Amino acid sequence: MQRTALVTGITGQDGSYLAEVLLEQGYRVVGMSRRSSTITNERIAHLAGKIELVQGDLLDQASLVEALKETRPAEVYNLAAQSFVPTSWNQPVLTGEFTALGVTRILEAIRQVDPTIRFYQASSSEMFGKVTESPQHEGTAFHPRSPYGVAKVYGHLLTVNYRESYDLYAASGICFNHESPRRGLEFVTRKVTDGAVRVKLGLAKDLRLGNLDAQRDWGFAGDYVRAMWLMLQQDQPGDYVIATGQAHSVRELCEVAFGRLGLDYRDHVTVDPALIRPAEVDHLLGDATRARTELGWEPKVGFEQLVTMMVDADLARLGGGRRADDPVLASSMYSRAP
Ligand code: NAP
Ligand code: F7E
Repeated sequence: MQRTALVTGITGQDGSYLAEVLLEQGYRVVGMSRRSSTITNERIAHLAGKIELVQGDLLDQASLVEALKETRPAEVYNLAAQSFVPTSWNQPVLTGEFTALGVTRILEAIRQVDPTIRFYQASSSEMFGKVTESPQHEGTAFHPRSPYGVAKVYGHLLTVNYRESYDLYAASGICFNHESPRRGLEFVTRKVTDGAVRVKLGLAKDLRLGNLDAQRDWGFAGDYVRAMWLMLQQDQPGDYVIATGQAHSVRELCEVAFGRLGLDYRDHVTVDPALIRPAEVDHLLGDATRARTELGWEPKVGFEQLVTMMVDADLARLGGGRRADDPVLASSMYSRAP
């Protein structure tokens, strides 16, 4: 019988890639999205007719119960959250409502409607924050540095607690940063690839960034969603770090992205103190040994390949379908940057 998967946050970066993996696996895929006055389906437009959508909001318990009753999933992937760290300082209460209490609401809905549903929680490396050891693994202590990180610790521990209290199949992916051409423009990778392309095409003069020394373990979102699915196919539920095991600085990210376009980032990137965070996470590096050995999961896309893919996609979007290795780019028509 065809299995149904319900994905919250289907309109986000991960939701769109996960839907593709689930369709490949033969699932009926239902995405939960909240009502808004403007359409936010850009990332899943290519899946129209292949997936179904149901309305629901993590702030509204009744809508979650209704979505489960209506769609009867075997698996629920909880990807919805307020996921941008800086916003969590401006809207700490709302971040807690979505990102922390939203997990309680959906787990309670599962208990009420069908406790056999398998549940995936999108936990985050931001829970490690001010790290106590490196690399970080499933047993590393949490020391979150933002209201977002704190909210994710709550969601993570609640998932563990519901597994232990009610014997639910509840698993958690402690995912390190993962990126793609579908990443939101405010996150640093996409801000840099989009910004570098704008400079190259003469659409912007410079790019303002915050802390260039911060280091992250950046992977490709398409690889990470495979791990999410694998986590719900095991005999027993568990928690898994998903990471590449390689860290790079924001400065290196700029070097690769601008370099792809034949530019030197030092000529175009300026540091804006307003973009420095109240409390920074300086360095994250993940140890995904457990995922490798138990799930058989490996990342396929490395850092340079990822950044190159993102630059090329932004160039195709903003530059009329060109690639960075297109010789026309070197011509004066596309070289209006100072
Ligand atoms: P994203 O692109 O920001 O997508 C977030 C999704 O959540 C969007 O579909 C958004 O819908 C939805 N959402 C927000 N508030 C909601 C609410 N109240 N009710 C229902 N839906 C709501 O995030 P992502 O990068 O795909 O990440 C997916 C999940 O993984 C998030 O939980 C994030 O915190 C977590 N995570 C991400 C990373 C990463 O590097 N990407 C790493 C670790 C963990 P709208 O379109 O309506 O805004
Ligand atoms: O920042 C530095 C910034 O916003 C990365 C979310 O998906 O991954 C993401 O959270 C680093 C930070 O991601 C700018 O200070 C410098 O050190 O791309 P980011 P994040 O905060 O690591 C985790 C795992 C999640 O769970 C989150 O949901 O880059 N940085 N200059 C900057 N960051 C931004 N956004 N913008 C800058 O101008």
